[in-house]
Amino acid sequence: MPMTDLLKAEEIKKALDAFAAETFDPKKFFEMVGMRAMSAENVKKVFQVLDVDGSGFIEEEELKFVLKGFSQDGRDLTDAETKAFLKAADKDGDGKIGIDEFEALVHE
Ligand SMILES: [Ca+2]
Ligand SMILES: [Ca+2]
Repeated sequence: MPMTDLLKAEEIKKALDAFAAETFDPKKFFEMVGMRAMSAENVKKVFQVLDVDGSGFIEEEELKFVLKGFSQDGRDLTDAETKAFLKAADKDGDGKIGIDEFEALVHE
């Protein structure tokens, strides 16, 4: 499913622009694209787009390219940003982000 079925292209662009040269802040990014107000069901759909290999988790390798899931123009995250993102979301410390952890990051 294209991300634009779930989120407005204009808001995605705005959020991507905001972090084009700034350090990526996942909570703020998700808020900017309009995910805070989204139902848990739709947050899960976003999660499934970002879980490219369909493993049920967003692994570090997928996290690095997470912005590409929102738009093909999205930049890659730096290694430091990827690590910080994982640290913020990975509450059980298994090195990947599950749906509950993703939802908590979006809605907390
Ligand atoms: Ca995965
Ligand atoms: Ca985890």
